[in-house]
Amino acid sequence: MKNPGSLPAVATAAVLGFAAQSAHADWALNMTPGITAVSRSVYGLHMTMYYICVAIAVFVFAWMIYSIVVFRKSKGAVPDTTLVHNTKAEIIWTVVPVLILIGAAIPSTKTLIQGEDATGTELTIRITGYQWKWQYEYIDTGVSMFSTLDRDSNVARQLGSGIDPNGVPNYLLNVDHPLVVPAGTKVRLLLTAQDVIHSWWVPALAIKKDAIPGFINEAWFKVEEDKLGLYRGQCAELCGRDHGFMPIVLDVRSKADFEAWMKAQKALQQPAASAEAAAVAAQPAAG
Ligand SMILES: [Cu+2]
Repeated sequence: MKNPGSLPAVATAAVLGFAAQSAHADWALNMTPGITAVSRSVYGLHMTMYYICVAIAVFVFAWMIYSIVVFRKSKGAVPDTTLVHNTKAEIIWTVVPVLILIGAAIPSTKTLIQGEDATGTELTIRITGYQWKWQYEYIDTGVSMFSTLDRDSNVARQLGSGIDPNGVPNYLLNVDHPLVVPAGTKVRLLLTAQDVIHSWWVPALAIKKDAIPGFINEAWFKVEEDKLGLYRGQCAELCGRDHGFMPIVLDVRSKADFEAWMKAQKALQQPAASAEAAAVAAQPAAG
């Protein structure tokens, strides 16, 4: 389990009898705090709302159960059929929820603004959804690639393949070419689609954005420097027959590793352009 597990998640897991010990999956029931400042804000917001809901539930149910038990007919309670209006009670049950909603709206708005502020980005990647794969284009570098379901998952998913999916590592959650990104860099995503609506969803980034043909949606993230590694996601919009077979893998690398990878990709994808650039660089300056 990557996250230590917050109190409600642990409590819920304990209540339901799920211990986080499954061999196949991380049975954590709560959201992940993620790997960016925004994802942690989203997680914090989620927990704040959760505690507000718990407090309201405890208060309402306690009052309800108390009233049912204490004012029951067998104890001689007589219903008051004359009470139809109580100004004081109505003011209280209007003002209190309004205050709760305002209290919730302030942090929500802050997080929303934080998540939409795609200014000052250092790298832009265009993501295009296809039935059923993703294309990643690193703008102004000439580097691009298609990311499709990995071969092991693809073979195992075929009808009558005879392969036990439980034996396939990261079954249906692995791809041939992950999206490689640098940590500590503000990355802008431009999302669109070629055929139908898809949705690019990576929980660790707290990003779930629709990729719509003819439109460009924007998102951004800045992964914290110490959160290198692989993170997984999926298409979150029912986009056709193989909707379940277009996962997302994010490969977060250090800036130096990313630069080296980018250089290698450039050499691989545009050998002519790279050779030309090398030749130009090798020439002595004219004049
Ligand atoms: Cu899709």
